[in-house]
Amino acid sequence: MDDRNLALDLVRVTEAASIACARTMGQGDPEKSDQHAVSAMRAAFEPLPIDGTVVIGEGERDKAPMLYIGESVGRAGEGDPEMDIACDPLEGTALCAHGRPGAIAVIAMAPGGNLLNAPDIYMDKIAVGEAGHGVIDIEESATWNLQALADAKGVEIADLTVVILDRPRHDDLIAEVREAGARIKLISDGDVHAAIATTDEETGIDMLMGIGGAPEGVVSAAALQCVGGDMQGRLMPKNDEERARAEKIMGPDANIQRPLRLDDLATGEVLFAATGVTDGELLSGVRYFADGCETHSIVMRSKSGTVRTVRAEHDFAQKPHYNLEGLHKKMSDRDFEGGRHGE
Ligand code: VTB
Repeated sequence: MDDRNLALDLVRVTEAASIACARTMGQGDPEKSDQHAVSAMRAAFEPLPIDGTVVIGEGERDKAPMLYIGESVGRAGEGDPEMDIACDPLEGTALCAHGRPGAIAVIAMAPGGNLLNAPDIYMDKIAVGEAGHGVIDIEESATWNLQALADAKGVEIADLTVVILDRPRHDDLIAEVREAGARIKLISDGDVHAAIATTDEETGIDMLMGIGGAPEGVVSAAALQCVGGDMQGRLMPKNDEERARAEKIMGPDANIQRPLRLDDLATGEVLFAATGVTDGELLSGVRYFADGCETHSIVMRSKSGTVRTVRAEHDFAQKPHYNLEGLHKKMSDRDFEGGRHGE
């Protein structure tokens, strides 16, 4: 199978998840938003010509009925490539549930072993676009990294915009970045969208800094790997239980808090696709019309470095499962707790 086609097949899967969950925008029910996305993404994976395994998904097998870690996805036909899948059917459930910017449906895919099987704990992250490749260092201070990026871009720190999750754990970081003089965009959720927004100058976002989810860090790294950007991370276990979980995955001898470079997070021939759920700096959200809807996605492939933005018009007459009635039917057909794929 030619992975050039696979990249475009992948975007159908993120489109399906977005179209389903964007219907729930603003309803104030993050769980419902997530269920719509997960169910639609799982169904859209079925015809994909891959023999896929979820390495980052909705959680451990006993906790997630669909897209759990270790679940097989794709049609797994003869000759279909074995692929590891890191997916987040709805990154930013609260963003979608409240109609705030930056919710996306996202998948990274690579031949087995190329995506870090990150434990579901926190990760400290720095992400930058192409201009910052090779200049960031998570072992250095925020100020040091800002200066390094400013130098690489030929600008002043004051010209840079940094995205940081608005959390008390970032009080010191925010104070330092303010002191250094950079502009800051505080976001309530959704650091994957922010990380991938650094890849496009038009978004005005130069850097993502701070602590968010480790699995989402791997998904972000896959995108940055595709465009020649850069990212580093460091796992941040909160307690012994999380430390033990991280050691189980990373190996008992590994220093689990060692700096993780881009290649440690995602390497090899990576494919990446994301579709906007709500409007954001990089991707617009889903628009619905009487007879169809429009989605906005980005598709990347590390082998060629090509970044495609895909605006797709979906015709409900030909895709009845995408209209409101079809969606409701699908959600009620699928017994979410322990359904067809729940075993
Ligand atoms: C969320 C979410 C991010 O990390 O904040 C989460 O919005 C973890 O942080 O996009 P909290 O526990 O403080 O909410 C992300 O999911 C991904 O890194």
